[in-house]
Amino acid sequence: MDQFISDFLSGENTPQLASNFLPYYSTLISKAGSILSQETLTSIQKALQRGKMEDIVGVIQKSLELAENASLDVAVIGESGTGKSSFINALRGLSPEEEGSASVGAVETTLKKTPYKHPKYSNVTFWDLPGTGTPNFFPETYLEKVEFANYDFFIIISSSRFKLNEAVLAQKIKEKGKNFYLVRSKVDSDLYNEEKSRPRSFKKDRVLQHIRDNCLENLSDIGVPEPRIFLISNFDRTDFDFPSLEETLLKELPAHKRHTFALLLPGLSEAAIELKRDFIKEKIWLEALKSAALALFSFMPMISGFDLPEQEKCLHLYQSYFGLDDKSLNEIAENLGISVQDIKSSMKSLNFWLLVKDDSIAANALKCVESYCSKSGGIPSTVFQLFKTYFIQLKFLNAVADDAKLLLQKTLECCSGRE
Ligand SMILES: Nc1nc2c(ncn2[C@@H]2O[C@H](COP(=O)(O)OP(=O)(O)OP(=O)(O)O)[C@@H](O)[C@H]2O)c(=O)[nH]1
Ligand SMILES: [Mg+2]
Repeated sequence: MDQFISDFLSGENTPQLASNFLPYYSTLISKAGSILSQETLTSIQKALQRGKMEDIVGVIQKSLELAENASLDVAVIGESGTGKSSFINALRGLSPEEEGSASVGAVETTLKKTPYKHPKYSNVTFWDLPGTGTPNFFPETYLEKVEFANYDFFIIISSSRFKLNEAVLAQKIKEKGKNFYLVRSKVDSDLYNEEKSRPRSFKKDRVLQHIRDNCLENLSDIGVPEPRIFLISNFDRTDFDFPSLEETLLKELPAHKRHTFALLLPGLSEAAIELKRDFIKEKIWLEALKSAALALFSFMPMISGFDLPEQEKCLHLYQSYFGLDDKSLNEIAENLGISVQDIKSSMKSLNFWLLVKDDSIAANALKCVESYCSKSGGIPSTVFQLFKTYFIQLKFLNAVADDAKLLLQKTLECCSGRE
């Protein structure tokens, strides 16, 4: 049961509710931050203080629209052959052999800036920018030429030492008020080579630490202030610093863009699944608070009531967010060499009717209504519908996220069985 929304609906002690808002909200958000800016949260708190329902509805509505429609443009820069196109493919969840992937090769393939849209989220574009190592690269004019203002952040990739050109570029990006992230690619290959050349003394962690120290020393030598470095392999988005790079990007994006980026995270680790679950949960809660304010503001039987086709759409949307849509399941089945029916049979989130009929949903909604009615009487059916929608969306989300975790385990087991 959601105590805050219940208290809000009962209209008791508004100043107390307003002062509880921020501490309560901080328990709802992911460890990578909220989808609302501090400014928006303060506006909601102020509207709660004044008891202005229209304002609460307006602020939440506007910020959710902003979060849902936020575009994201990521610039990827580096010398030829460092793995820019491969990095873009990894972020888009595509292998180089798939249709629409950025072309990858041992010869110089990226000569002009090329946009790659995310296959699922069309408001996300990765930009493969021309190499920094070519004779035509002039750090003084580069950023203007590539229209730097259009990008949310810059990834600068190197597969060996970073060069002076890249340091100058990083400095210039900072001066323009944008963030850059230094990525050292191909560490899988360094490890492989090291193990081949020193099989007896080889220690993975030591080699990685050595690469990290070397990069940091090299970056401070060429004048990058307080350098941070992420060691990655484009062949494995779950290993090395790839997950921490994703989490850092998520944290450092403006709040309203986090929702868009969180949806991109593939369910390749339990941590990524949890992060995505938290972001969507935050959104469900905000929708519920908005509906509650709307119900109080207009005293009308709740907006659209409990609309089953809408709820079914919502379940499909969550399935797609977590890679449990038909297309993704077929691909996974093919990769694992098992039938899609086999995969589906162990999942609980695919059966819409079973989920909606779950007794706990109505029971939880009823509990909220009872607590609300004991304080205020009034519009119980509206409140019941509101909580029912809230609990069913949480039910969908949790069922889908739990299935995504099960599928991840299954995939990992299958892969380790093959090794
Ligand atoms: N081992 C290993 N190889 C990689 C990695 N990333 C890319 N490669 C390989 O490096 C080569 C160049 O990769 P690309 O992604 O085409 O590099 P690029 O920076 O886009 O190159 P240009 O388009 O020429 O500027 C390809 O053979 C890739 O398969 C990585 O993380 N590990
Ligand atoms: Mg390329």
